[in-house]
Amino acid sequence: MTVHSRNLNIDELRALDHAHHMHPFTDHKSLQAEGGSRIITHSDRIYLWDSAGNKMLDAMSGLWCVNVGYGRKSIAQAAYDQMLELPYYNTFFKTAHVPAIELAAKVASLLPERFNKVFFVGSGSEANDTIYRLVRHYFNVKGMPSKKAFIARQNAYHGSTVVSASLGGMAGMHGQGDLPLPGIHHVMQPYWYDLGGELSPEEFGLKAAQAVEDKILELGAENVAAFIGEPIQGAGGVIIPPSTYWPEINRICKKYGVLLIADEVICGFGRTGEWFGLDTFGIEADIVPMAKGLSSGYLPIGAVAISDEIADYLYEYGGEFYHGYTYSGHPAACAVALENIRILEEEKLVERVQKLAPYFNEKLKTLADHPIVGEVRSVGLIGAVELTRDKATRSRFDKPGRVGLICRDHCFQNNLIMRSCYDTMVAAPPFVITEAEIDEMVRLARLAFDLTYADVSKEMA
Ligand code: PXG
Repeated sequence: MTVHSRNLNIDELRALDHAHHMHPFTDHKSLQAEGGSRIITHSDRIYLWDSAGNKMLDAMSGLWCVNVGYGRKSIAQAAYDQMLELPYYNTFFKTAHVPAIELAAKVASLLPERFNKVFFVGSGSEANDTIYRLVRHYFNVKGMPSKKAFIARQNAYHGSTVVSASLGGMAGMHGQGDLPLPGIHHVMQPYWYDLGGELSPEEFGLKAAQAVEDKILELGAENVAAFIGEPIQGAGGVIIPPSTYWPEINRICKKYGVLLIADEVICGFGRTGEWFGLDTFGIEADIVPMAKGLSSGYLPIGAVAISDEIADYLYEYGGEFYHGYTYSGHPAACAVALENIRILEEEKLVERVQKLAPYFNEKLKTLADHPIVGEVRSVGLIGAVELTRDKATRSRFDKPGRVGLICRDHCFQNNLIMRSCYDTMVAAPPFVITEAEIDEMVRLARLAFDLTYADVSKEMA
């Protein structure tokens, strides 16, 4: 088969893919048994095309990142122009360049006032590794060297490097290679649907926050450096914490002098209907890692914003921080991020997310009557549908993740890209999606749920 526009031989490409290309998070043996990769060839707005000519509605914005949608010529132009002018220079050794300076100032201007310093990295994982090193350095400089432990949450996702996978709470990732690192501790996640039992969501939010306080007391506050959490857990299954959770976390972190890190890699840059999840949930964070939506995925870039309290201290007493990446503040990536933010502002896309949010929620909620749907929830343009074998008890199908994958495959076969996080189906479409396209997304999702139900109805309670 050939893609005419580029004259590619797809069968040959698929064979080369298997022969040479090792994919992230992929079981290559089963991928090969299923016939190899689906090859994505081109894109426009919220749609992707594969090599067979299928047009797919991408309800995941790539990997939660293409917030301004595909096909933005002005972003490509910004990269092109920057590459001609200055394709690369570093920001080590007392040098800087225009796009990095402008982007740092821009990002600081979008965050709450206490954030004025921005450190650039290449990804969300690097952002979290940077934070781990920076926080440990900070407490050493402050003369509090015992303050080294990090508290994170089960089922969190903070990246794939050694530190960020350790901060994450994915059991499968920890199992490969003896993670987490010592000194990184995990507590209960604020996942009412799975863990709330008979408690109301508000009661359960307090219980989940209490788990953080208990861990601080167990370790001793003098040994705890920081707590890290995603405002909404993305890869864990779009877990929207009960309203009581974040205010209580704010209180606990302040009380014990524990730094609060809000991982905005998915929530940042408008996903929740505000610029940051911080704004949506009132999180009083000290440090903010971000990536994905910073450039809408057009080029890889991440950043860490540091509060004045920490940054001023380190600038005054910290000396040189021996940390940085060749591509920290890459000029083309910064130019792309600046253009991405310009688009978000000019087209008022964050306001658009806020305006679309009730419609998105209402339409997703129409799926709640489906026999295998246990709960539907969303904030802004990020939402989840829980698959269940028994609505009344919220119980799961056997073998976690199995039915989610069946459902995801039905979505794919019907040209809808949704992700399954175990048995939670999630959606986070580009902000340019229209109401009619939300209708279409939900129509295709219902079709996939019907087909999944046909496959598993015998297992229902
Ligand atoms: N923090 C959060 C909250 C994330 O969601 C990272 C950090 C790491 O970012 P990088 O840029 O290093 O990947 C992420 C990434 C999925 C999926 O399947 C989610 C992510 C990455 C890959 C797949 O849901 N999130």
